[in-house]
Amino acid sequence: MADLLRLLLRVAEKAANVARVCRQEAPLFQLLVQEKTGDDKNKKFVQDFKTLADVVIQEMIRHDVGVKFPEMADFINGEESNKFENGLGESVTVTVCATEEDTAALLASDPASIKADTDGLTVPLSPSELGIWIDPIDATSQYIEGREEVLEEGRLFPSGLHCALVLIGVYLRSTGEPVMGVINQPFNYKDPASGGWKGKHFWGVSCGSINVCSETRPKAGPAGGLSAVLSSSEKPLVKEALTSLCGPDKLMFASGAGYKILCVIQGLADVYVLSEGSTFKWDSCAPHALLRALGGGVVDLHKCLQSSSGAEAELTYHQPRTECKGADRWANHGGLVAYRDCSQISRIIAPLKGKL
Ligand code: 2IP
Ligand code: CA
Ligand code: CA
Repeated sequence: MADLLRLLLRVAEKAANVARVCRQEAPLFQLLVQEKTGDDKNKKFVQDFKTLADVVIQEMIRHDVGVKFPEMADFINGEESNKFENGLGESVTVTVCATEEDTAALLASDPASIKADTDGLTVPLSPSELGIWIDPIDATSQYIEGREEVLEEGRLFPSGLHCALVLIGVYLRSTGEPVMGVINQPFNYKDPASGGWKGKHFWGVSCGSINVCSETRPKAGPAGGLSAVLSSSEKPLVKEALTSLCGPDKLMFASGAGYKILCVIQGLADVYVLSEGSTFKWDSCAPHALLRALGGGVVDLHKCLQSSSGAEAELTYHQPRTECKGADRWANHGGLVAYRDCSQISRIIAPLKGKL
């Protein structure tokens, strides 16, 4: 299934092109934003938005992967519904069609194959065993706000366009384990000469004894110090407990669930802790696969707080919470801890025990 990985890298790049193009015309872009309501809305936010880019990207990925791997077509899901209503109250249902005439030229275009060192990689999985979670754009609020940052290697930047990510995760239908992930960061670098944005991609495969990742495992820092990244809206109690553990300099805040897990992947933080059920399967599946490929993972925080061992607490991706409705069916209900080194989980959990 290395073919699937190469295809996902290409469709993620195509998605990044759509995300960049949709942002180019500011006045037009404002019109292409819809507020989410009812069961679709993330309860965490007073207002939750989606853009036409989200809807188009998700449908495009579903189409392109479904054509190459028909066995997967019914198991490709994502955050958005394909109905979109614009700022003027006009609505369209977006489906990406089979013929080029039916779709915009952009959607039909195929980016050249992505430079990624996947040669010689074999992945012993078949499409009929797999399902896909898509978050067409994670950190939509940052995507809509559009603030530009000049990134520096080795530093975490809390907010801005670079937090917006395309996330495509692949899991095993039988066990729910994440086995492959592709992350595309459409706004990684703005070329000062052309004013155009360049993206960056990250990928990982973790399946049995095969663990391969585009990122290398960062070298261990000085023993003792632990750094954590949180949502700025995290509970004060968690902020306080982790400030005592990490120290104020090593407690950081950033936007975007996907971006925070990417910070752990890149070694910009040791862990990402979230105490609430405000992320979903489509947020964590792709970056979770990269963390597993590096020897880490993502566990359910509340399960860890209950069982001392933390065993059986890894997040899985195949089962909805049937008692819930809408997006909540697929929430990572118990919060989470994303980590590279499992020996750090118990240290993070200790100061939170009995407090949540
Ligand atoms: C959001 C997005 C938010 C995150 C929230 C996710 O996904 O990643 O940034 O909140 O949990 O569900 P926070 O940044 O406070 O961690 P989306 O942007 O796709 O709705
Ligand atoms: Ca998301
Ligand atoms: Ca999203």
